[in-house]
Amino acid sequence: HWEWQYLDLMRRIWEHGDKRIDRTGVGTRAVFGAQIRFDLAGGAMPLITTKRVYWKTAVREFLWFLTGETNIRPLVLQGVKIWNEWPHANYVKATGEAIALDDFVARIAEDAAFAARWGDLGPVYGKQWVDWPTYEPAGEGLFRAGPGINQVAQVVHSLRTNPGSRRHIVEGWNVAELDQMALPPCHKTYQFGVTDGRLNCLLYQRSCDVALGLPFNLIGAALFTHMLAQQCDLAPGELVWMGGDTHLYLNHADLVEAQLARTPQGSARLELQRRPGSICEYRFEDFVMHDYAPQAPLSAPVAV
Ligand code: DHF
Ligand code: TMP
Repeated sequence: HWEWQYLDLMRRIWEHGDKRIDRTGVGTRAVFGAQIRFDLAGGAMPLITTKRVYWKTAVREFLWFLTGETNIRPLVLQGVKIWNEWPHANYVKATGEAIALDDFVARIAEDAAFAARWGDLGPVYGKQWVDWPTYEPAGEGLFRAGPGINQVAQVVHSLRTNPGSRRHIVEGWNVAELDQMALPPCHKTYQFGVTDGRLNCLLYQRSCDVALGLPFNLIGAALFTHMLAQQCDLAPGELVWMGGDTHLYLNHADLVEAQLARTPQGSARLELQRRPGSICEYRFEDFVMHDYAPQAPLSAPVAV
């Protein structure tokens, strides 16, 4: 079962990883450099079965990226909570107001002006993917904003017209704008490649929270590949995930112990129920998951 790669990675980090204090102060065990491979043929999905993973949340997050949106409000209004901690932390730090996370999120939902001011993550994934900023000369040594670059639309075009290219890349790491982002991109580079009519994806993730982030990141890369394959009349090929700093937070011990005692079972398959006219026209209802029967949920605190 492919999921042994995930569990083996988890065990290796837990038993042999270097212990260190990270940015969040929580502390991690980490290895530097890791890989997981997964065959996407037939709509297969790398969904973790040894705990329940909210794949619908990952779909909503992915569609949110494709809209170019960087404000958490549309996610909040759909009940998606995974990005709430960072605007909340920013708000508390900036105002000194000790508002509880739930109250902050309720205000984001109720008050559009408040959300516009405090709900934005900065120019993160969505912005860079579909509206990477450009500059053009405006005379006298001045520059003005040029039209944004839609990397996703460009990759659709290059896959259709020049499948053999080695340049099918979607990049999140905009060096000039990192300081404006709530978090610099973790899943920073997606490279696609076509072999024998099959679309392969390589995701390079610079920093990886194996317990909480990685299950979602695998789903995101798989969704991206299945959607691109559909749009470009290719069969889904292989997903190659590569991690840089690949870690487990020390306060995830209970989850790790419980998950490592479980055995993977079954394999999920994605059905795209409709072929939209373009990559940006998918709707949540288009995604149907078959044969996902996970074991009981395991929760753990997210390090902010
Ligand atoms: N920071 C850290 N420290 N780890 C992350 O994985 C992470 N991921 C981010 C932003 N910052 C991060 C965005 N993605 C969860 C999953 C993915 C995610 C953020 C959070 C998470 O908390 N998952 C829980 C709850 C899921 C839910 O409420 O829907 C889980 O059990 O999977
Ligand atoms: P860092 O910016 O100091 O590397 O912290 C980011 C943390 O968030 C790190 O634990 C990795 C984790 N993360 C993921 O694993 N996947 C994600 O998609 C995101 C956004 C973050």
